[in-house]
Amino acid sequence: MDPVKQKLKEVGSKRAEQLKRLVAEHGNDVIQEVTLEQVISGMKGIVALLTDTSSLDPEEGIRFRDYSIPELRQHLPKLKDDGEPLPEGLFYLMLLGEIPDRATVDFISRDWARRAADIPGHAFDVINALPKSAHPMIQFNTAILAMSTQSHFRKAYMEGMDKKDYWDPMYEGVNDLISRLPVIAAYIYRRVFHNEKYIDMDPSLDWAGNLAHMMGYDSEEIKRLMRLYMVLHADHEGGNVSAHTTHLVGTALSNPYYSFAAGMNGLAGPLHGMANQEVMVWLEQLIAEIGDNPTKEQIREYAENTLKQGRVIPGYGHAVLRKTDPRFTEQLNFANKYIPEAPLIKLVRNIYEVVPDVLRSTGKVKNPWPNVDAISGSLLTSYGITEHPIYTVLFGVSRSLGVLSSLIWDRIYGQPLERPSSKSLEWYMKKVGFK
Ligand code: NMX
Ligand code: MLT
Repeated sequence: MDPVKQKLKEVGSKRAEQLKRLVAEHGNDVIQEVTLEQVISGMKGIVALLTDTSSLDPEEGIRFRDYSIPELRQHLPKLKDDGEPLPEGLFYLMLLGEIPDRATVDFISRDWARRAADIPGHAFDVINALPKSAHPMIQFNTAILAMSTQSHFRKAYMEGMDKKDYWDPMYEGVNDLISRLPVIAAYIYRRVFHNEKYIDMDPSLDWAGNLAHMMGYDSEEIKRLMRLYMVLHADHEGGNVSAHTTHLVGTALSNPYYSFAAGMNGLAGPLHGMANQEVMVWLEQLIAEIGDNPTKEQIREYAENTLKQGRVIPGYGHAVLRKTDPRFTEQLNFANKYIPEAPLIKLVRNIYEVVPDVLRSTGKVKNPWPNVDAISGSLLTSYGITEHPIYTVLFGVSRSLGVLSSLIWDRIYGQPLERPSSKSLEWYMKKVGFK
């Protein structure tokens, strides 16, 4: 058995037992009261999910298992001392709760390269059947669904697998799926933006390095950027739209391809992952209207006009965070270190000095600070990956690491069908005595 799976089996059976005992002994304990406003405002702050891979603090931001982003960059294995951590190591950490050694990370890289070689031809056929003008997320999600014909989970379920073994084919399917996403993403990128000049996978490369390579970027700088991007977008606890949707669909025992495709449909919304593309549209419009070196006063006016038109300023605000997103800060630090003079990065820095005040002055925005999307597109563009519609696909490739390791844990824990209750407006009015 592969060593990662072997370890997961040991850790998983202990934790599943722990969960069973917790519910048996404390199942009736009250953990939280819920207000009417919380229900109506998108269930914000309601604790209702079990997710181990990462946790989100409104002030501090994300921790993957127990590690903050700076700690990850310090401890996760890298190819070179001055490089970025390998996302394979983050996958292991999220799955097993500990930092892997370099040999384990290499094992995962090689295992994923092997699995990626076996993508069914019809996954490419369905992409080719779509017009090139179809948004890359349409092409990405369609291919993910098409690959579900190879689902181990579905096959084992049809053969009457015992419930306690669900995690096993889920583990296999998840690893297959994660391994293949860079190939699919790069295929779409080359199809749409590079005249169908496809580049083969290099099985000697790591997962993120290969993605850069298949997209047509072989410099160490871009591979380093891709590793950073893949680590930063990997997970954001369980309540965000893509994670929650993947989990929800998985509770119907849908296979990992169905579940992940559902999550990716959520990621394609402009308030979630598509915000990285929206930011670039917003910046391009600003540059077209004002020029590429706007003053802070001009940025303020442009941002205020966006609000006057009843639109959101993309890349700013968050449903949970109440401070600058550390994923924004990490990317800004990276840009300040390697490309401090890039015009778009200068613009991002100036916007950061102006937009929080503009949002604060509305009196309603709960978090006026930038999120991950406020800079990711500018960073990619500054490195020459200028085709904005691919950005959400890259977010999706990264997000697979977190939501799919959670999906394996959902099956280890034997999480049941998720089915909350809904009530009518009349019910809520009566409940609170509204006249
Ligand atoms: N620009 C303008 N208005 C905003 C913004 C913003 N960036 N952020 C929040 N608001 C508004 C929001 O639309 C709402 O208005 P109304 O009451 O008129 O409906 C009000 O402020 C209160 O919203 P919040 O409670 O602060 O935010 P909520 O939790 O509902 O939404 C976001 C969170 C992230 C959807 C919201 O901040 C937003 O739309 N931001 C811009 C889009 C974006 O950057 N999304 C990416 C998030 C990260 N990701 O990758 O997923
Ligand atoms: C994410 O990375 O999923 C976003 O920041 C959205 C969220 O956490 O709600």
